[in-house]
Amino acid sequence: VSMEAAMFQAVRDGEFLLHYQPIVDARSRQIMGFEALMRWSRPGQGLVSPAQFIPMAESNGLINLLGAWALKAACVQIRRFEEVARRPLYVSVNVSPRQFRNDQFLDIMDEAMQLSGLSGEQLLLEITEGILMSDPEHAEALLTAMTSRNVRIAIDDFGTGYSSLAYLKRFPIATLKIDRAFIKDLPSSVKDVAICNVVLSLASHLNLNTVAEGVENQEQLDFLAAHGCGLIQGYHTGRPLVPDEIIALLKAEQ
Ligand code: G
Ligand code: G
Ligand code: MN
Ligand code: NA
Repeated sequence: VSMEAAMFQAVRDGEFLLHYQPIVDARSRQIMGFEALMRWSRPGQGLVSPAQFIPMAESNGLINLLGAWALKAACVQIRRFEEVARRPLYVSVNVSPRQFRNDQFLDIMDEAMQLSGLSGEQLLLEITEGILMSDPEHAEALLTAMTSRNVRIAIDDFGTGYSSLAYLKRFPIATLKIDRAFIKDLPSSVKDVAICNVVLSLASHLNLNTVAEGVENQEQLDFLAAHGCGLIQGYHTGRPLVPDEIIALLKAEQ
């Protein structure tokens, strides 16, 4: 069977799952939330990376079904994590262009929050820059509806898209996620130091939260904390893990 046919069967057979990667405070290192990351556990083939199946799901439309499942599952899972941690946590969920354009997206989001009891502030939706500029009127209406529910929006892979800074003025954005391409060679790369400083300064002046992605060592973490980056995500502070592993982590905190 083709990969596409296998994907449709996989949805039916429940082969998709979510891993959760800790997002920690840059100074205290406390876990503040998690990014939900989809995985396909394909029998006999192990885990298939989303880099392989998300583009296919985006082109055949299956992303709407998969994305709705992921959003609901992530909201429900975070409530379980909170019971263990005994403090509020947030979840960051990726939303693809096709999901963002889907008329039913708001209803799905509302359903996820009702089903889980998660409050709006605890949900962060990650979108890429291009989504906003391809249909700004639609984006504005949708983001306004999300903001009225206190749901926040993050720009994923910030700095790698083709769009301008104009959308930061126009739309209610809460968080910039600095792409790991700019983090990788910190602090030795003069260019990356300059880019990160400018993004962190921009975010600070616009009152936006910042998450550095792909932080893999202490030197990167030290640089980012010293330069005002609020949150850290990367292998150095926590790999994407299955829910049982996250629960063990949170229990060890107590
Ligand atoms: O976990 P990994 O780095 O392999 O993920 C690769 C990419 O797949 C991520 O950059 C992310 O944008 C995308 N991705 C992961 N999970 C989801 C998901 O649940 N929905 C969507 N739309 N994209 C996802
Ligand atoms: O596109 P998005 O930013 O959502 O992708 C996040 C992806 O980055 C996840 O698939 C995750 O597996 C990957 N990732 C998370 N932390 C690190 C890291 O420290 N280094 C690298 N190379 N990849 C990471
Ligand atoms: Mn992301
Ligand atoms: Na990213």
